[in-house]
Amino acid sequence: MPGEAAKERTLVLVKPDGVRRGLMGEVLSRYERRGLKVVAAKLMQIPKDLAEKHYEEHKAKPFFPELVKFITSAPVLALAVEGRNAVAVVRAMNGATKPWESAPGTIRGDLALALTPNVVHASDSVPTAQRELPLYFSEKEYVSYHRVDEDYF
Ligand code: FUP
Repeated sequence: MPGEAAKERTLVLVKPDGVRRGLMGEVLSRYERRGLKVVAAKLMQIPKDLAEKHYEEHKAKPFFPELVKFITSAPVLALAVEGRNAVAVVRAMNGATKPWESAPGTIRGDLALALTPNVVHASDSVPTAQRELPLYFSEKEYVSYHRVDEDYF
């Protein structure tokens, strides 16, 4: 449609706390209901080397070891989510990184209160998504289909 933003893909992780609390469905359902399309999904335990690669921008930070320990502590649900403005839309739906600052109605604002176990991760920009998605999905793992709500025009 004219005037619509370009389609983007972003990486979402339902983090170990989200999986262990039984929140995978709750989180996935919010993206689905919003109109975002899940184009790849994987339930997996992140190995240490992948965690370190994923969070390499935080390598020098004091919380880095704790972050790696946490993200590798139990399985995550990795999702590739597609839609117009998907990167910003998913970040807005997730809420502020610090859950005590997250607005009610967001995933963290409704479901989290701690900083490290904050339920979800999502890429913070299109270049970040382009770096992060291949860490979790190969090209052949993406599926192609039309959501019914893509067919209105
Ligand atoms: P986000 O992009 O929302 O994932 O946030 P950041 O990249 O700023 O931080 C990455 C992760 O580190 C967040 F999920 C929270 C965690 N974190 C800590 O555990 N301790 C800190 O002091 C800061 C961030």
